[in-house]
Amino acid sequence: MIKIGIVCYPTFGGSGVVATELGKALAETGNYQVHFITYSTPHRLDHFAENVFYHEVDMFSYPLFQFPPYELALASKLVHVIKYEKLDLLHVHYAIPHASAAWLAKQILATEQIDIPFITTLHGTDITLVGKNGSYAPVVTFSINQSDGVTAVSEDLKRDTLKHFPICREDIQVIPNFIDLRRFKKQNKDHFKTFVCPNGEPLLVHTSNFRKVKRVEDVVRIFAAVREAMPAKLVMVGDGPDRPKAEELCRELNVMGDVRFLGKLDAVEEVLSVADLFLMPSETESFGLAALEAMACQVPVISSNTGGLPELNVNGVTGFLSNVGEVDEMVRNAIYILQPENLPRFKEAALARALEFDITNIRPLYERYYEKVLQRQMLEKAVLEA
Ligand code: GMT
Repeated sequence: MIKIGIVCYPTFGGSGVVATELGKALAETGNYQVHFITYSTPHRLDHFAENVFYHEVDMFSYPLFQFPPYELALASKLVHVIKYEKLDLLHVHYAIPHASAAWLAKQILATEQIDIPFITTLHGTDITLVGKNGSYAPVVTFSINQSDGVTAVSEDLKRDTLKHFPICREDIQVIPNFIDLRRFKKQNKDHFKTFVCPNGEPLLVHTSNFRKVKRVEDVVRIFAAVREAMPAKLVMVGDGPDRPKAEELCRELNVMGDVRFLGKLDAVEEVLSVADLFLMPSETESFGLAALEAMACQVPVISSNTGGLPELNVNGVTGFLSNVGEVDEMVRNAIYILQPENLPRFKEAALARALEFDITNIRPLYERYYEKVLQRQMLEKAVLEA
């Protein structure tokens, strides 16, 4: 049994979801004991599961600190868990600050002759937005270079990483995100559909953290123009800094009567089950997990053609891709998909594409990567001891 520590953000964000679902899936194989290490219980770690453990990072504050130093508390917790749970491998999701905390823990443990390899999975904004910023770039570069293995969730994210950071390694492995089709599948939620769309109107859906990068105002503009052409409803799931702007725009464009803001929702698959079209006009999106969740529920996607989205959404087949901000084109494409003679074929294609990202196809890619990193570590140890 391989004992693995998984570090992630415990919140609604995609990187935390991917990390948690991966850990649960690994534990289910019976070949892994999984230890989640983060500051609160990961949002998707909702049930007791055999071979799954959770360790909370304790934060000790002091009036001198501007902010309590989470990275140091995490590194200390990692030292503790790795040592006493005898972990074989550490897998950190989202480079900042998890990769540098892992590196620090590894150095501390090396002084006690404990060697633990760590793998960093790059998820997106840790590279494309935050990581590139001068406040963090040197540390992100260093910790990527020092990781024993690095994966990225799309080819585009790998290219971006190599382009924007002085990375001295060519071996970043692309492992795409995945979906658990047992959970994300079209369910019968007709009562919900009748409630939101009493006259059988098509339902458009957007789910996100409502950050600037998601361009939620474009979502509202697309919807307002679609609704001018045909009756339609919009459901907005999630919350974040740009929600007030989106609400304000709905009032300005006089569409609030056809829009519902649901806020953060656990069972997003219930809304997706009754949706006809998913909108993701993001500024940048390294993968677009929320779009994959929609596709698994048979919902076609109107997205921007940025980042890793073209690796997921197939133009003219599972939906359409447009340049960032090309609202008019997105509107034309949305209206085209929603025609009764087109919608069924887009829905079918969206599901077929989602099946390719089934967790049972992707989990083995991580397992093989773990084996590779562990074998390399054993070889290096043998060479040193020889
Ligand atoms: O958008 C973020 O900053 C959150 C980040 C996360 O931690 O959830 O999202 C990124 O990781 C997801 C999981 O790999 C990807 O599906 C998202 O596309 C990616 N977000 C961006 O690139 C904007």
